[in-house]
Formats: sequence, structure tokens, C-alpha cells
Amino acid sequence: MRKPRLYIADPEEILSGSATDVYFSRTREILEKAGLGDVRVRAEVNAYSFPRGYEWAVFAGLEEALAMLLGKKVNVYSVPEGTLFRRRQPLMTIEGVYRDFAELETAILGVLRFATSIATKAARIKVAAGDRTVLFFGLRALHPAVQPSADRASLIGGVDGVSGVLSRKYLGVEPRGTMPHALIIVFGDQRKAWSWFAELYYGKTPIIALVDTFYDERIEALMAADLLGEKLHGVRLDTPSSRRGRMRDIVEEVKWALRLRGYRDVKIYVSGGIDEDQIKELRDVVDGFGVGTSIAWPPNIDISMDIVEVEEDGGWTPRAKRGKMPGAKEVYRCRVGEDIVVKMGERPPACRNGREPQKLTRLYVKDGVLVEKLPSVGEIREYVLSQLGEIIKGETGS
Ligand code: PCP
Repeated sequence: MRKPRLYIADPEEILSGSATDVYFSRTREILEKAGLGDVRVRAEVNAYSFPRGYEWAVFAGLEEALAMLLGKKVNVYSVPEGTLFRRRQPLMTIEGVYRDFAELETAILGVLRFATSIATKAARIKVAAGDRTVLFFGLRALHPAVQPSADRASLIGGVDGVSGVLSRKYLGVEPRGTMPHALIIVFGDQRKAWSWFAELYYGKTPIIALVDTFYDERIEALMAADLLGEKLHGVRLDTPSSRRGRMRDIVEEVKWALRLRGYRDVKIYVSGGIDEDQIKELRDVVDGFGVGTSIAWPPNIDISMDIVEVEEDGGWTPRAKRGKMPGAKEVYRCRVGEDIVVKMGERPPACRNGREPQKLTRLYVKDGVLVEKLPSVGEIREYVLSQLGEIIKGETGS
């Protein structure tokens, strides 16, 4: 009998280019046989189309892409990870012998699309939530092999916390969470489960009681507040869809009942099927959201890689597929949402507001060696939040 196994590419297979589409392996073989094995190209990473209604996206996954390119005979130019970008705006350019990185395209695009799509959705959720807390609870929707990558991307997009235990090891971030229904069901008594939780974790993590397991949310929220008193930080409503009706009414009823009993400081968290619309509907009556699937399976930011220049007779010749913009490019920023794209090496025109454009494109890898310091996930998150702040200011005109 065959032993069950996990179907995961190991890191060596990814870094070596074995995790690829067969046509790239064949391309390498053909180019070698045809005497074109040493041809140098510049390949550009770009998103030519966005999901409907999306004006911007958050570039994420750069660190993982760079990990694949280190040690190869390439130079890599890129905008910083966390940059808010618009459609058709160049993100990365890889320059080198094509044969040396052709087979990495599949994996590079995979990490960039995965991380950028998640980070972008997380950022949209964060914008919708305003100053309310957003926790990412979506790991159960994904293959476990990508848990650290998904938690990282959602943090980059701006969520306030992630639930993955591996985020401690890979990101240096302490995971956050409340309690599962399983804990309450095993006890068979929500009060016992909440007490034990508070007994073990009070002072270490905010005590948030899940209040929808056996009875009505209003009854369970009052039970939790009566039982735990000052120790209770908040309650979480993960009301099943079959019982939902109008979630806002349920939340308002719970808050009213808690206030009547004198529990004014108990925070309200809502989870289960939360997306941007639910957040907008509930944000003024709750303190935080647990968001899973809508971030874990976001609309796809369609990032592609295209050769845009080929080296011939000692110079670079612009050459690209139709529909794409030939020539290597660089990006300058006037302000968030107003970037200037120029031909590589060209000086940008002045900004409309008279400001000096700031160069966003940087050299990250020179001849296979990292030459730019990589920021922490927290630093990238701050960069994203400051850009989102500018976007929001721009939208409200304030
Ligand atoms: C919550 C909810 C979803 C999780 C969070 C993510 O889980 O029921 O399963 O939500 P979303 O994907 O719908 O956004 P818990 O209440 O912790 O789940 P459990 O029933 O395992 O206790």
C-alpha cells in the first residue's frame, strides 16, 4: 500500500528552478543547442490588468523572489516591497543571461502573485476597517506549506495581527487569536472553557470569549462578562450563517445588553464570512474583525514577466510581445498614485506639483549579490499604511 505523503515542492527545488513549467526547461535546452545560450535580456515584471474596481495594488513577495535570484548571474532592479502601484507600472526588472533565470519565471511569478494578491486584499480590508482591528484568520483556507508566506503578505497589507504559530519563527511576530468552538464543545460548558482560558492566559493575551456556541449571543456575552468581570477584554461573535439575519442588529443588541449590565468596556469582535462590505456595515459598532477566506483567496493581481529588451551587438534593443511596452523602465514617484515611468537611465520630467520626483526603482541584486538592505515585515507594513493614509486623504480631500 502506498504511504500517504505531502505534495510540496521543497525549498531546494524552488530555488534551483526545478519547480517550473516544462516549456521553460525546453526553452533553455533549445537556446543552448541553437547557440543562443549566452543571450542577455531584460525581463520586466508588471501587472497589465487588475480585478474590476481596483485602482491600485500592494507589491509583495519581493524578498522571496530575490531569494531565488541570489547567486545567479543577474542584476535585479525593483520598486520596494510594499509599494502601492497602478496597472501597467513596472515592478521588477531582471537583467542577465536568459538561460540562467528562464526556469525561475514560474516560481517568481507564483510568489509575487500570491503575496501581492493577498497583501492587496488585506490593504483594502484595512482601509474599509479604518481604525478597527483586523486579524487574519485565513490559514485554514490554504495549503499549510504557504502559511508563513500568507501571514507575511497579510501583515504587509496592513492587518494588525495573524494567527499562525509559525509567524513567530519566520516573521518574528507573536501570533494572535481567541478560542475555537472546539474548546467549548469539549468542555460541554462555555463557562468552564472561558474560565480555563482566563486562568491560563490572563495577562499574556487579551481574554476574548467566543459567545455563539450553544445559546444566543446576548445571553452568552452576559454570561462571559458576569463570569470573568475585569478579566474579560472582549467577546467574539462568529454567528453561523444559518442564524445571522442582520448581523448589525445582533451586535447592537449584545452591546446594549452589556451596557445595561454595566459592562461598558467589553470589546466586540466579529468573524466568519467577513469581507469589505460587511466591514463597512459593521465598523462603527464593533472593535475588530477576524477575516479569513476573503483575504486568503483574494481576487488575482495578474502579474506577468516579459522580455522587454535583448542585448545585440553590445547594446540593448527594445523588443517585446505585442500588447506590452518594449524597453526597460524605471519608476519615479511624485506622490502616492502619481508615479512617472521613464526609460531606464532617463531623467524624469518635473512633477505636476513642482516637486522633485523620487526614484522608486532600486538595484537590489548585482551579479547575484544582494546590495540593498531588506526591511522587516513591520517596516514594510508601516510603509504600506503610510501610503494608504495618503490615498485615503486624497479620496476625502482632507
Ligand atoms: C472563524 C470562522 C472561520 C474563520 C474564523 C475565518 O473560525 O468560522 O472559519 O473566517 P472566514 O474564512 O469565514 O473569514 P472559528 O470560529 O475560530 O472556527 P471554529 O468553528 O473552528 O471554532
